[in-house]
Amino acid sequence: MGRAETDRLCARFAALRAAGGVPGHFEPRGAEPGGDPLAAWPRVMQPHEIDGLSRALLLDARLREVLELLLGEEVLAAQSMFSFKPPGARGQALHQDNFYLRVEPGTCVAAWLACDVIDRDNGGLDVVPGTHRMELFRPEEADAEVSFAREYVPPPPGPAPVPVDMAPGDVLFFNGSLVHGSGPNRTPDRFRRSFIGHYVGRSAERIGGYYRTLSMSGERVPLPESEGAGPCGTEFAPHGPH
Ligand SMILES: O=C(O)CCC(=O)C(=O)O
Repeated sequence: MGRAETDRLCARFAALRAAGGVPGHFEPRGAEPGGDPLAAWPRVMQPHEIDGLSRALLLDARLREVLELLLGEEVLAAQSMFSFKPPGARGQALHQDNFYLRVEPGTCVAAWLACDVIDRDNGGLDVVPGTHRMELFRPEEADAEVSFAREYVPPPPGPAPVPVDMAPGDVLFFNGSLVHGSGPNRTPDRFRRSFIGHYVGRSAERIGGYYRTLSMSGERVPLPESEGAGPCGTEFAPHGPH
């Protein structure tokens, strides 16, 4: 994806936030000195339902081509998210996406688009090699000082987590078993923005009721509901001023 496209996407999310948010998708609060940066810059859930550019990106033909190769069949789009991750924001502890989407049988696939330089300083992205072949683990409670989400999957015995550095426009594809996550953005001035799409193969039989699956041409294709699902990452309450 080109830099002009990621710039346009970032400008769109800046405008959505400046307009005050949309209930059910994101509700930014005024920034407080020492307050939780994520309260002022919350992630945007399912932006494709409120914004045409996000919808076009979620259903983008370039993503579709790779996703169909990876899944070996037609795909359905299940979710979009945009994360601002401003300086000082907490990350999301190691987790597995299919713990939340509960695609059955099989799993989901993420297309994780970097909108900024994503590196170790600004709370990049870590993945645990080999876990994409594993089942779902039962998460433990995450450390609320460093993770905005409650679930934490300790890396299983084997290779340690590895950071994935990305440039704006890079897209990382991974399945719903891959253990991945991120630490806080420790830079004073660099956002770490990302747009994430989640997809399932057309042969999936069930998915969590939160996920309103669409064909890649944009028609609603409802799937029966699986149990135990929810939005990606159960959020702790925002941090108060320190
Ligand atoms: O932003 C992050 O650190 C992780 C986000 C993510 O991968 C997810 O929502 O599944």
